Amino acid sequence: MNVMLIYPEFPDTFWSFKYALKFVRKKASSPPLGLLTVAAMLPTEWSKRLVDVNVTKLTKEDLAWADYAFISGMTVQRESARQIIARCKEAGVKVIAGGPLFTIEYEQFEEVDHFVLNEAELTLPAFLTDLEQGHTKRVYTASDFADIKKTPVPLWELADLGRYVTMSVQFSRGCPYNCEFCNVTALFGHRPRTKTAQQILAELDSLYDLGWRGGVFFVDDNLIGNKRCLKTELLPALIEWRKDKRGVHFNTQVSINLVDDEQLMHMMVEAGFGTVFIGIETPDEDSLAECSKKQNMNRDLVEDVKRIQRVGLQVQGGFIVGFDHDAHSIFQRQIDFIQESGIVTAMVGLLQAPPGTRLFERLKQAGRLLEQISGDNVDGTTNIIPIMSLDTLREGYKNILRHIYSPEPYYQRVKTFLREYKPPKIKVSLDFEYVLAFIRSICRLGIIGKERVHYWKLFLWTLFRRPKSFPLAITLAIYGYHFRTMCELRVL
Ligand code: B12
Repeated sequence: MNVMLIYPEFPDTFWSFKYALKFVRKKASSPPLGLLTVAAMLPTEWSKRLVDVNVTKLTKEDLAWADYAFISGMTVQRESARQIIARCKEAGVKVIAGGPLFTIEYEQFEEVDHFVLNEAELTLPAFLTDLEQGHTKRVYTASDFADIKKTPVPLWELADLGRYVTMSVQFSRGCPYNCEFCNVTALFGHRPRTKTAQQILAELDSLYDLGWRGGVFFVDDNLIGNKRCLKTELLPALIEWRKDKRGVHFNTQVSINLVDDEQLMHMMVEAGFGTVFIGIETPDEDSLAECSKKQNMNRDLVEDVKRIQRVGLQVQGGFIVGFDHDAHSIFQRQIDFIQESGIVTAMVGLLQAPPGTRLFERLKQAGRLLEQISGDNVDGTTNIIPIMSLDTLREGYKNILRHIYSPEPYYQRVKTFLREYKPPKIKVSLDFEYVLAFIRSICRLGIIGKERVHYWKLFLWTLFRRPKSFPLAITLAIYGYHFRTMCELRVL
């Protein structure tokens, strides 16, 4: 049996990092972990190949070789997924689809032969058994959640690692919180389910053995969802593992209450974590209450961010406008918050209601839903009818993006961040590609770019005042170029 695992193309989005990837000559941020995990669950005697359309083309020869195409994807990849499915059908290849896009809206894909939905740990074995016995169903679903202690090591060897900026691993699934707009609990449940530390070390060993010496993203919905397990099992194991390793460092997603546990923050830094993404959402207490973001309430959020930065963790933040309680002042308040906190990578989105969320149900009841969502919460579109007029919301939103990514405030924010930040000690192997990226940044941002004055000011300031953070400052300058270009072309 010849199986082609296919990952559809992403449009340019905030997280595609398309315009930054060019500096390091990479094609995509990370390989499709879901498909590589599924690959490891398929019979060993099957031949498997991966085509991630973000890094390589899907050719006629690929399709001629394949008996089955296993396709994954997020909502944002809908259009590319449709095209790929059509090509597979034309070539007579049977299509099996799974992952978030199909789990949420499989009815919309008539051409797909079999849907193996939800977590593959639960649904794939039944499909494989039926296939062997020659009586497959069209749809396989599960209503409970998988024990990921049994999830195998993903087959990274199928991916061309050199084309990606970072690798990813997953320690836990699920989140203990209940934010109204988030579909994580619908997809993965409330109780964080964890792998064992040994499983993660086996995954990291496998990546290290394949020669990987760069960043690894822990894609957990909330890494600190089960603090006890993290502090007593995973982090001590990672601290030990990294002692004789070079170049590997981590980033992840957490909730703001990380700041309440000083010991945990220090352990994370010691274990090699450098960046955490946090859903800040809004500085408005009423809006936080509205969306049940209790963990963010009654806090000095700016000070919390700074405390995390001081320990040695860069904070990336998610922000939302369009809550029912948002007044017209919210746009300026968001700008002020982002600037003061020094959150350089600030993902600001319009509130959207993904199917499966409590928000979706509430707005459906109230007759406040529009057409289906694009799947990209940073493209200036929404499927909700807001309380303030849609035009006011869109204009205010664009104004935030225009401001926070225009060169002066953006570079100012980098400095605000670096003033607080304590850079951790990482054993880095000097990568020639990164030296080239540095030279390209000088040409693209320091000579041609409209940000050149700010680029050189930051360059000199960091060199003399924060020399240890110099590589980070250049990386952030390159990110800024991506955010600005992406917003100008896609949103503004
Ligand atoms: C890592 C990640 C990313 C990475 C993507 C890296 C990559 N190449 O895939 C980055 C940071 C780039 C990213 C970006 C975005 N992401 Co994202 N991301 C995630 C995250 C945190 C983990 C995904 C992952 O690797 N999981 C681990 C693997 C093992 O799980 P899995 O992929 O779900 O696969 C399992 C099953 O789904 C199933 N399965 C998956 N595929 C297939 C295929 C077949 C054939 C079968 C049988 C089974 C199967 O089996 C697997 C094992 O159980 C998820 C949240 C989550 N918990 O999944 C959000 C998530 C997937 N992202 C989401 C979104 C919205 C985005 C963005 C649009 C955000 C934005 N505004 O920019 C962007 C768009 C992508 C882009 N590049 O522009 C949403 C998707 C919702 C949806 N319905 O599509 C999620 C669910 C988060 C959320 N709460 O909303 N993301």
